[in-house]
Amino acid sequence: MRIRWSGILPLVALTAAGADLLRDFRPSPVRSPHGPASSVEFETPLHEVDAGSLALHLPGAMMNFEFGESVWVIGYKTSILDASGKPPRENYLCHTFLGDQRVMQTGDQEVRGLYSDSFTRDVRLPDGFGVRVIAGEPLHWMPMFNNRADEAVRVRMKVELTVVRDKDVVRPPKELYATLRSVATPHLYFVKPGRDERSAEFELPGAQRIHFMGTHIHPHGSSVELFNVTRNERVWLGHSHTDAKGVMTGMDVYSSSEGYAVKPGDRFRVTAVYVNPGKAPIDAMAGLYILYAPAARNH
Ligand SMILES: [Cu+2]
Repeated sequence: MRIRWSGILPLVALTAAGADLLRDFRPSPVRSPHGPASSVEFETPLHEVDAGSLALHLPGAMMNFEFGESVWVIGYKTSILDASGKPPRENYLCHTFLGDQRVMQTGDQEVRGLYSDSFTRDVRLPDGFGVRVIAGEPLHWMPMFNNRADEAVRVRMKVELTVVRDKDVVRPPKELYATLRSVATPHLYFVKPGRDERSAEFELPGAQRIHFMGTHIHPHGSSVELFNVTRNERVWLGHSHTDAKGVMTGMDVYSSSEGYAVKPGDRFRVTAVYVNPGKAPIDAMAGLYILYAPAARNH
């Protein structure tokens, strides 16, 4: 077994499917120009999330693992399940990261990895691109939970990775790197009743073209924008989706094989808008998970 668990919580045994998860490739219905896709799943034990927890990362919920063979990751989907195995009605998922390192709350970090959050649960990279994972390379997986309810809850997460195994590659994808850019540090903040707009500026020194952007947002987030300050142009504006009752159900993503060209020295601004319809402050996080093709490097 190649999975190493870390942490202090007592962990129940992995399921049989989880124990050999990163070698348990199954054919995926996803069609990729890079070759036949496979799906690999893993699942956590049930974790107790205390009432009122926000952006909670339980040390015992983090996992370290590796693939037994080199792959290109092209999709990443997370679901959250209650003790009976059903998706809970409340929204307990804050966000998750999977990658070659732990994602920090500071800006300039370049990661080979993917993310998901409550409103972007299923990330699919545009054709032509993948996140590279080499056989035996350590991967870190971090789930974060929210529990806005008055009672503790027991939930588990299930992850489905869509990969193209090296042995199946017919045309190699181009490698993408990622960075997380938030409007606030630390990422968690609170929004008073009414409209709230915050932004932060940054550069993307390692990037040549942006090919995918997903947001990290909490309920009542209404938009996230990326603006190129140097060129005075909007790169992308993503809006939230709501159901007939006005409950937030998802967020736009930016996904483009052609991509957005980044010039050396370009400065960007990420701006998030929340509209708090209630009378009490609400929790908020807002940022962009940006996947880009890297600029040419000397090493
Ligand atoms: Cu969050």
